[in-house]
Amino acid sequence: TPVVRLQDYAPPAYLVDRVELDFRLDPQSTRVRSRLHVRPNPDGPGGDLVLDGEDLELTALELDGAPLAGTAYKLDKDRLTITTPPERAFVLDIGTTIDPSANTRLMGLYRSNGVYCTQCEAEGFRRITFFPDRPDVLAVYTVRIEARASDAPVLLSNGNPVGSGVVAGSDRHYAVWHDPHPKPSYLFALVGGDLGRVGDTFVTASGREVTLGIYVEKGKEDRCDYALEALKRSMRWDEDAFGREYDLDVFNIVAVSDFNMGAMENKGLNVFNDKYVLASPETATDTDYANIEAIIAHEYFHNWTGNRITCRDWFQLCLKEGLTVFRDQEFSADVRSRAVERIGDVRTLKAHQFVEDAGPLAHPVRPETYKEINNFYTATVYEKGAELIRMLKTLLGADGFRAGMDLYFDRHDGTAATIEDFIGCFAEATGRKLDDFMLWYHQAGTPEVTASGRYDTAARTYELTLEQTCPPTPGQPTKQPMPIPIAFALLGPDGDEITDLKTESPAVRDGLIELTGTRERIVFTDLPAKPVPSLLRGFSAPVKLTANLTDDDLLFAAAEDSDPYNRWQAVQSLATRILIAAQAAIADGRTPEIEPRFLRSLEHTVEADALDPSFRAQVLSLPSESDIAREIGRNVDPDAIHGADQWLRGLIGGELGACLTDVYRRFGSNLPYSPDAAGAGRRALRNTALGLIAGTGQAGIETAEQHYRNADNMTDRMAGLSALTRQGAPEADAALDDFFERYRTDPLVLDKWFSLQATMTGADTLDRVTALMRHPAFSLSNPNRVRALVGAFAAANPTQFNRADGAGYRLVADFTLEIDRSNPQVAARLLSAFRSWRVLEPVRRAAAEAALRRIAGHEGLSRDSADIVERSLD
Ligand code: BAL
Ligand code: ZN
Repeated sequence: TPVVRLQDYAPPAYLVDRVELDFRLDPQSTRVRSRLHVRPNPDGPGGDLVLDGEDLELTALELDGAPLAGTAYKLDKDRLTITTPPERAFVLDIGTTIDPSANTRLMGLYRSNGVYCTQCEAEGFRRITFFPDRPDVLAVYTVRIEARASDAPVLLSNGNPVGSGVVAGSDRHYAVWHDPHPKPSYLFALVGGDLGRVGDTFVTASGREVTLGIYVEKGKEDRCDYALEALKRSMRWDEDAFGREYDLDVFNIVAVSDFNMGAMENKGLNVFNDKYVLASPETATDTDYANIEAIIAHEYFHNWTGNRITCRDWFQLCLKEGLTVFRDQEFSADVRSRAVERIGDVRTLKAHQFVEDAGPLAHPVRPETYKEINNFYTATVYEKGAELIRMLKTLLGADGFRAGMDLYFDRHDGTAATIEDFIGCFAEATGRKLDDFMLWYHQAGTPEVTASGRYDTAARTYELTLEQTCPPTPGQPTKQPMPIPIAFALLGPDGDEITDLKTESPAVRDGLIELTGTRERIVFTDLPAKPVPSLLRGFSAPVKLTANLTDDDLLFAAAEDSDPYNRWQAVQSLATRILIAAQAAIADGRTPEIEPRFLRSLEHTVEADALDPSFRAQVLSLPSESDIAREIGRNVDPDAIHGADQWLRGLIGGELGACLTDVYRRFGSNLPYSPDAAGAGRRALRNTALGLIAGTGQAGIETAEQHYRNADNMTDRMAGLSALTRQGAPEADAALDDFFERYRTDPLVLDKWFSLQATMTGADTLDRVTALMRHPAFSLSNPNRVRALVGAFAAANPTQFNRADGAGYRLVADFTLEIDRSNPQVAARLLSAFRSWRVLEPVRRAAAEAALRRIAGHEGLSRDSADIVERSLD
């Protein structure tokens, strides 16, 4: 497979100013006519006009109204080349025919549950018509869609509706849409189907009225309220926080059930995986609601960061994704709890991005090569990309950051930009050189920062030494030091932040240390007592911090740190120490030991009614087994880690029994369910307690069973059920059967049923998953269902996927080869579960490698999957 390189970027030879598309929808044979208004790019290299195209049947080709002679063009498997076109503006008419029903890759135009829909990012438009399918060709689109009125009464595209009617003498009708904003082809969208609609209006800050619509499968209109409210909150927030107003007369969202991604930000017509739109208290958990709010916001925010200003090429993907994730995280922090949002975001970052960064799939936030761009929609581009924006804001301050954003919007609106363009705006707006900051975009790997502090009683000084290193990653054996903003405070004996810190170090300013070199030594003077440092507050940089803190220091921070993130982190650090020691003990056949003060500290926090319940739930949620595996980093034995987890949970459940029962009792609510953050927080605390109570014996199981049965909302129902399945209790099977019967007609809820079973830890889970693959409700064509079963098994069941006999790997390998034939993008995603194979103990490592080699040698493997396995094995 050819490698695409950033250094080879060249501007397009031809520009397309306007596109007129005419679709005649038909399930098997959709006719597309495209009229391109083309002109040579004055800044381009000249030469042939090369149009991308894939799985298309070319039916007509005319230049300025005259059919092109066979010698004037060349048709290849993946492109149409017009040789030596005129050196002036011209019009190209192209006819193609496509088969939406046969499109199982779900890229381009396809059918989902009888609905025509599109997915064009990154390179799907070329599966609709021949086009320069690259993000730096921006055109104004006018789209006419025609279909049988009975099949597709709703016809949507980007922009504003400008016409509609019936086709005389036929059973067909049409709609015309015009999008005045020039856009790249990846933002094109079309939808046609018999859909229900929920509508509303939004008045922008400048008084323009926007018509909002959410389109869903008929009968599900009553599950759209939350998404619609979230959309309006997002629109207001972008005006308040970034001064960005919406810019069309309509904003539409369509929910479809078969979708490779979470959602897509097509201009004026977002297409969503219905999982991130549909919600009712009976079918969606609090987490589902929070995800819906965040993703609705994310796609909406792309209107400015992604659509109005797009990416010059796909290497710049983080330009829109990292920035937009940052924006959705800030939105969620503002409308929910900032501290809890941050803890959740960091948990996600570490669970996915840190793991990616530590393995063979590590790549820079802005990669420099790719073989398949679909494989770069990663935690690194998205989540680490967002952390870079956060650091930029920390370094520049809120005002400097806003000034840079304003300049970026002013200067680059309507263009396809680069990371250099973006960072350049911040440098110019603030006068700060940011050349060294660019290293964050170039260098892969998670920097490791060590901090050691030493108090000198006689001199009354506290010396803090910080050092950074960054491990080698594929293609990058050595790294340069990067600018790392370390938010900090020194805590006095009473827990208060010491104010008026005195130091001569130029690296320190106002609660922030800027570590720029490899090593920094900072001396704080005039301190009457030994302080406890609170470092990397709010997780101010995406680094691995190792500080020489004692258990006493961590216990102190767990009780006293005024930064809630670090208070939470202190408990996690203690738990991590305990669990790592415990798994080593278990692996050696020894009995693990507990630091009793850890339990008391946990109890103290859980009982502290002054603290937000959702924060307390986070404190009570121990590091996951994968977190512990990541921290150990080599020779990992998932069974020993699972044993340690069981042991500690059991201990907490027993030792804190009274406290947990008290929480469980007090946080029950007689109020009707509401998905707001406060209600969700109370449920989170109560259900976390329930999970621990369930591990303490038969009485605990009965509590979980009752909890399941009496639940009046999906959050509680799932909490009860997962408490039972986690214990592998005999009662779990009856509850699973009951759950299936209750929700058998509700696909999104059935996904939960599949996932829960895929993540059970018993030795019979493999057989269970194998059987579920043959269940009538299982489907290869629905990505959500595949991810719910196989994705959950591979990514969220560390002991059973990593079975020592290799059977877990074989199951996932076999399945992946099967789905690779129909949907390579989904297959490649599943394969990324193998990315940590090298850190496993030797027996599992060998078994995982064998599975990967078998996949690599498979004939006809897709480019998507080949790219992942080849890099994994490299
Ligand atoms: N652009 C792909 C989906 C998303 O990140 O919004
Ligand atoms: Zn995005």
